[in-house]
Amino acid sequence: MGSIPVVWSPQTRLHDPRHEIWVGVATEGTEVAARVDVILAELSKRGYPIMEPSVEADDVLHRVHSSELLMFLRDAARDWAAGPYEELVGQSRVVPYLFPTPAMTAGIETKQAKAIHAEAGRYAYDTMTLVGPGTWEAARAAADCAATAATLVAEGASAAYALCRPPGHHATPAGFGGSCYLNNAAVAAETLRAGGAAKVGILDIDAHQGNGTAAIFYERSDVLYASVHVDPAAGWFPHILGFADETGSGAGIGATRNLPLAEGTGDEVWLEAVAELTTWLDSAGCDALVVSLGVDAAADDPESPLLITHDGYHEAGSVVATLGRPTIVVQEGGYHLPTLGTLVAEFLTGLASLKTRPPKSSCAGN
Ligand code: SP5
Ligand code: ZN
Repeated sequence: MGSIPVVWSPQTRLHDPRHEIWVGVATEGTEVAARVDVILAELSKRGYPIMEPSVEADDVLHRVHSSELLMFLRDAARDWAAGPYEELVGQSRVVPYLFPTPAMTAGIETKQAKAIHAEAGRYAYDTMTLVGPGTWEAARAAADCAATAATLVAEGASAAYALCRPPGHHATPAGFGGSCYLNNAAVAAETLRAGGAAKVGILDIDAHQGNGTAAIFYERSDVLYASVHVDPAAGWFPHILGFADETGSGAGIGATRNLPLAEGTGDEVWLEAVAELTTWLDSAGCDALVVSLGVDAAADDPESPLLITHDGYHEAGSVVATLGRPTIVVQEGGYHLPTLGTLVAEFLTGLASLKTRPPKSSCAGN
């Protein structure tokens, strides 16, 4: 195939969380706008065709997320700015203060909180993922990038890359966290389903398990979720999810797979896991694929203890190409700015050998 089209939006730069609140301390943000700039610079240098989104994700976002979450994210920055937070304590970003977990509510029905610092905890599930002016616009633009890339593929392209930022795979049906607000991979998968793919496979190779994507499709058999990631049992995000025994429920029993890896895992074992999940998605009959491409499993990334090399990412792209299915690559994590661009480019170069073969369902002949 020719060069894989890249979809990005300058609007994704509008999100500037400034800080992450980690163990009560404001630490410097890791999910910064410069991530998009370095990836874009590397891909333009290599001559990839680059375009802005032409498809709006509004409708599909309502299939992925609750309308309460969408409305909260849309209005939160404005509502926060109308409150006293900036003046009182100098906080310009939405930070949750109270979390309505069963530990507090004990099964008693709760009311909406008047104060947004209390209400925010109904949607935010961590303190790391701040909302500010521009967050909604950027997250919406990222979702549009995913919808556009999926539409290119639904209309016949073998592959497309959505340079999404902020990332999405930790965003759940009704909540946000892990630097994610709207689930771009889920938007891509739903767009493929609407475009005629009967069964879609999501392969998540970000260093962290995509608990949001897993949750969105946990009870469905038409979208399979497969993830390889650093073992949450070793103390890594998302901590309480992403274990091997989470395999789906209801109609989705057996349609989710999690392969947790030990800290310090390198290319060989990681690539075996990527190959195993790819084979599984193939044998399950997926006619199209979404790859949640986090490059934070790289050895030099500050956010994970996995030790994947540039060659490893290249090889992972080749493994996905062997599936021969139309593929949308969605950007997730990856935080080491000096190598972010080349890691993404290596995966896409590996994927470039992709030759699509007809879906199994059309083999019967008509
Ligand atoms: C999309 C994605 O890769 N999200 C990553 C979510 C995990 N972030 C966990 C960050 C843990 C705190 N890191 C140390 C903070 C010191 N600055
Ligand atoms: Zn990650």
